[in-house]
Amino acid sequence: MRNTVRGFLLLFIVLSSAVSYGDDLPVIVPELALVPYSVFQNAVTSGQLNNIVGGTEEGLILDLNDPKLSGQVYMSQYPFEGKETVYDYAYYMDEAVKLSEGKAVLPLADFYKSKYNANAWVKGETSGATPTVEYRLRLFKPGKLLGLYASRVSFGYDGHTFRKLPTVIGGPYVTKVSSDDPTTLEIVWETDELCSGKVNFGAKSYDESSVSLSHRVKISGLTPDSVYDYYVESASSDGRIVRSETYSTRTAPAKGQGTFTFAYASDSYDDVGGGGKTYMGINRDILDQISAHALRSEAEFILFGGDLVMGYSGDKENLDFQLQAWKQVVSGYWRNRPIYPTIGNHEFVWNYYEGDETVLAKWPYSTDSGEAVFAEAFNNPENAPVVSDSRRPTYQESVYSFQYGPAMVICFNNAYWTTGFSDSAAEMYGGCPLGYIMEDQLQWIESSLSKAESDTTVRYIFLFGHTPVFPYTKHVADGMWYMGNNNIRAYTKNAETGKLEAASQGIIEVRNRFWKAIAQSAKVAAVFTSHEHGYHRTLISNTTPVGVFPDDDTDGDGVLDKYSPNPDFVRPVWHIMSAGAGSGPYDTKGYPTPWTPEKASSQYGYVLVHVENNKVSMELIGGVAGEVLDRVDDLMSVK
Ligand SMILES: [Ca+2]
Ligand SMILES: [Ca+2]
Ligand SMILES: [Fe+2]
Repeated sequence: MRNTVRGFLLLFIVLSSAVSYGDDLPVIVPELALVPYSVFQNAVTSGQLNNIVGGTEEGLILDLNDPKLSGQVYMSQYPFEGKETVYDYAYYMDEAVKLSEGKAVLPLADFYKSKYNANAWVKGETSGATPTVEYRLRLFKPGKLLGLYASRVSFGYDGHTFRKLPTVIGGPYVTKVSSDDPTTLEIVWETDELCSGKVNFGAKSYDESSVSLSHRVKISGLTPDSVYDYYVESASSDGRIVRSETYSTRTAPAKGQGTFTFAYASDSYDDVGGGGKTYMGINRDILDQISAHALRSEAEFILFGGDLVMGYSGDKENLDFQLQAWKQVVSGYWRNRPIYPTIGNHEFVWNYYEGDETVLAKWPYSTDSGEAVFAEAFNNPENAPVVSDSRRPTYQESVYSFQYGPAMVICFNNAYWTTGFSDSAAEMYGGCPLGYIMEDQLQWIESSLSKAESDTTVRYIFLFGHTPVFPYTKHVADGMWYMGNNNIRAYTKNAETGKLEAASQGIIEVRNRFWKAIAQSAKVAAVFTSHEHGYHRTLISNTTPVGVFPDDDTDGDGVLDKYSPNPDFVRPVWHIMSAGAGSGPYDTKGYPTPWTPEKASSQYGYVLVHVENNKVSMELIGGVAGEVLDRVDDLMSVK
């Protein structure tokens, strides 16, 4: 009898917690024609770019499989003298070779002439890192510059003929370094051929259990706050082996321990333009410069607040390839220290409809959404809240938290399940306007903050996400503000009625609840956001005019008519918007907001944060020379 009751109870719990919607969508499908359109479409796929079809006495034959493509090929040993510097980079030879009808021979024999052999490669080399080159292509179709593309290839040479070896085309990257478990971390990398994987880490080696293109190996039994050397190896089924350079990384300190520096940057997307920056949807020059400078500044990790790549893509492969390129640009940093990115509005795979610029997140969400592509591309902490409606995209890896020493980092996603910039599309078809945080995530943020508040090992809390909570320049009409329009909210199709249902709270109410939770904490040092290309630093307190709802909506139309200070914002907190990783400058004037920053700048750059024993200092590093353009001696002194 008791067992039967228990059985019924169990059945009830299972049924009530896992609502099955089949393949129902949480949106109404528009009766509009789909247009296959991407803002930035790569001229080649990853498969084409890495298509080495054979070897000669001169080098390796690259075939992009598109006879309309022409251009130049630039070559560098890779990494250039990697034993001497920590930050890997390419240093291209001055001669270019021609690419025509989509084909080129990558000239490798030149590297065995004394003039070019900086890496001291020898014929038939069998030990150490496998000889590898980076090739950079400047591609054209008749009359049109398509931009720069680059990849890497490893090879063997017997003194007569070059032959391709499996190649580490992504990584290795150091991931999941945190005080949550400072005795473990994960090394991930990508190969162009199906390979086994092995990491030699410190004195131990760790084998991967299966053969794949995407490798992930958990390293365990480590000592916190310690430096280790490592390298990776991959072997193809026919026994050809590639071995990486040796890198040096560091485990996180124990919870509550240590002082350290970290970097915050965001917005590195770019379009085809000119010069060195026209690189696969990315401003390669500036992003490379920032990640190199962060390593030199001994930042233990980089937080990256979204808009990594141009994205806005009609298909997931195109977005994924841009994200691969992004990882490649920052790999000089990431081989040594971890990067924690989140999603921006540009990491978006869309259904683009003809006529009225309606866009909706592409389904099926579990495979084709920007959220799914992002979670696949990165190896972020996996402690996201479970999405309350299983029909919607995942929060996994774009919403997470981790502790590093005395600091708790909370990553939120306010570019989730968006309808591009169109809030009316959300109202018409369903979706989440850019900037809006839905109830399930909001509750997770509130509970993460209150847990960190009562955790004695946490002294400082940092939050980061994409769109500004308090925009100041171009995005005053979105962000978490919409010029004070609380009518903006998410809409979800009811599975039974087929009708759209509005979220109960509008964006101003959501913003106020979000910031109230932040302002109640005595530990929040800063909230970092992105999206407005440049920098502004604003102190938000219970005297800042921000708008209270519904009191400040005097005529009841849902839009604020005045901007009172919010008495719930009990402790002052810095809102630091820094989005200077190369997406092109915005100006800093001419946008009326109730709040005024202490400092604003259009320079490109990033933020360095120094977590010290009794304070948290911050610098804005900007411009070509990496000058200190803004500084706060202690972000906590305002509490
Ligand atoms: Ca992942
Ligand atoms: Ca009003
Ligand atoms: Fe953005």
